[in-house]
Amino acid sequence: MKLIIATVQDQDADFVVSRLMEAKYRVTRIGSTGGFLQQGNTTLLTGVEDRQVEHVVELLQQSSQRRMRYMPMATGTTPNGMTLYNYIEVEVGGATIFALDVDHFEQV
Ligand code: 2BA
Repeated sequence: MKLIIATVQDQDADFVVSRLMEAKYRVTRIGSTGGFLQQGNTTLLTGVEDRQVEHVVELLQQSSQRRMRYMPMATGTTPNGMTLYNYIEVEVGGATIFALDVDHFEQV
């Protein structure tokens, strides 16, 4: 068995979860925050059989999108002490996916 951990953008989360549920996968949805952008995203946990990993990855790829985000970067200060910012472009997503071996699974 594998545990798939997938981080997706909040805008895609409802659609991704509905696609997984339609395909009869069980999902736990956790609100998370990306370390780099410090913006909200969604982390999904899905426990599956080894043979289902490929299908889940396919569904994640199909239902999450890549998007450009803009992040303020301090570039200096004015003579009167105001901070100057420039916006850098960052491409985020579709999904960041990890598949981990599960040693033990039990529901009691
Ligand atoms: P964030 O950490 O907020 O990163 C958002 C996007 O910023 C990343 O998109 C990437 O394009 C860029 N980025 C991240 N760290 C960077 C750095 N040090 N320098 C330049 N650009 C950087 P994604 O790669 O699609 O990642 C989306 C979100 O997935 C991440 O949000 C984070 O929450 C999660 N993630 C990505 N890689 C991860 C990893 N190796 N371990 C754990 N979580 C990860």
